[in-house]
Amino acid sequence: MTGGEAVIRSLEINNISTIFGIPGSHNLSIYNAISRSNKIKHILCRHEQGAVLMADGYSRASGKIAVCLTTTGPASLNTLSGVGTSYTDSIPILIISSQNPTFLLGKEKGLIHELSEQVNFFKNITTISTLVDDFKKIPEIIGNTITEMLKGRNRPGYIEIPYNILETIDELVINEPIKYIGNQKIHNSYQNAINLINSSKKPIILSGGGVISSNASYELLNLSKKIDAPVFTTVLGKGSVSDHYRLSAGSLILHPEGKKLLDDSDLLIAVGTRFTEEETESWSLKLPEKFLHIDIDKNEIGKNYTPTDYIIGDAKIVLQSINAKIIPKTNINISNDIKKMKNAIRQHCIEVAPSGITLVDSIRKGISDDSILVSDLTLAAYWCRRFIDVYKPRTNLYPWGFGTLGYSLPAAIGAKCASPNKPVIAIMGDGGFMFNSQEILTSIQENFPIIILIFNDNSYGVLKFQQESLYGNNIGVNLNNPDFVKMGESYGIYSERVNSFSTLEKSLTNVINKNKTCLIEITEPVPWPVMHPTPVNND
Ligand SMILES: Cc1ncc(C[n+]2csc(CCOP(=O)(O)OP(=O)(O)O)c2C)c(N)n1
Ligand SMILES: [Mg+2]
Repeated sequence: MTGGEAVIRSLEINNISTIFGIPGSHNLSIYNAISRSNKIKHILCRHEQGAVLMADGYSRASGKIAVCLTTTGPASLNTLSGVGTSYTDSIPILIISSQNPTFLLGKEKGLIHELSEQVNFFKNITTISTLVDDFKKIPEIIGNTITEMLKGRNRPGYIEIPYNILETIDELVINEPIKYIGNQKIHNSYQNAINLINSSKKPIILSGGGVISSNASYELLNLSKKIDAPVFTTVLGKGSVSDHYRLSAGSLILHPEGKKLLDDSDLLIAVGTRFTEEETESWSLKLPEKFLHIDIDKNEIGKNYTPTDYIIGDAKIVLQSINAKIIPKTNINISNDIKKMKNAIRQHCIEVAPSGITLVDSIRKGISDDSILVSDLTLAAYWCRRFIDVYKPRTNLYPWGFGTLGYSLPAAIGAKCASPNKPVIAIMGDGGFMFNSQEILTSIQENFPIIILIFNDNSYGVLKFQQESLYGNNIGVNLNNPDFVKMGESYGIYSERVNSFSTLEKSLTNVINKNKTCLIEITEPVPWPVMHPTPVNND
């Protein structure tokens, strides 16, 4: 077999079914092998950043690994901001890139796409990055990379294969999938943690992205029910409990009313979250007297807040174990307290920025419970990330840690590829749309219909606001835009303009029913969100 066939066969036996990529002269051997695979589907993208963000969206929506395939040099480096996005939010994607021939590496002879030490660019944003140095090692390196990506905290992996190795033809037997046995172990004793929960009177839960990665929603819900504890979610944890659940407190922990609920509790149980800058208002959020931290990554314990106790392990396994041991407790008033908190927050928003609430309500009512919302860095998404109700895990995708502008359109295509039966709605601004608008063609050509919502304020609005509030003027933020409706029509997709949030609901339901890629431009200005992004001139 060829090196390219070895790659595809190794991916097949490890149950990889989807590759997002773009061909180049160095990786054609892999493409040739894909053309003969009946297990692997290739999605042709229009830019490598689009390809890698599609892999990210696919993985967030499905929990499965997707591959991004690129050629040497510029193509490989085009993926970097996407890989950083997956790394920061703990998403397992695999990047496979070609490289110049082994015997010419590092010589700077003037080869096309020449890039010495290409693999090093990926080392800080993957859990494992490997330059393949031998044809025979291809299956082992692919298997090991996948094992490392799934071991503990999920993270991306990178494999780089020189052209001469991909073109090699030799005997190779590939029949062993990876020996991945899952994250079964709890790494420390947890009796003290049980005592902590049992002795608390008013515990409260903070559920993060780790609960979703670990598919631990059921166990988290059981914990909450057993001890009558409200559940706040982080932005990455949104959907880990349904917002229909009576004890769901939403992603509202940073609102003064949310903080009151937190202040009123005597124990915070945080699961699969690491207390980032934006989840804690630059670590000024005050935690209750006692704090139990449950996380799979031991390096996150004590990094930002010192816990009273901790458990290191996969959320599902840890929650199953502690649920079996804790003593049930009841707090009959708590569901009322949560209702009061939610009403007070809603009232506050209606007073300071009513149209923000109309916007969130319109989107929520216009889509079904199982629809997947994919957000970009735009004011409308800032409203949704705190206020919109989410009912199922893996239906709210947000590039939270890295804040990668241009994320939502390609990630939505990846999500649709993973979940073809769910409506997928991408929320973006005019600025973010123009970062990756070319991927509309991927959506049409590969038949992954998505709904594109463009909030058009003809500017990098969030930065314009920040500049004006910090310096009293603005520079470099006003955008000359095309006519987005005509642009959509030129791609051959249904496109319309909506001038008011109140009619967005109807338009959304209408376009979702078409089951085709559609574009809606919204021109009503989005107000500055309540619980706004923090990092403006903070020390
Ligand atoms: C890759 C990348 N480049 C730049 C930024 C900085 N940035 C954050 S939000 C933003 C403006 C987004 O504008 P738009 O998409 O129109 O949304 P709006 O703020 O107007 O709602 C920019 C430039 C970023 N987050 N990521
Ligand atoms: Mg804008």
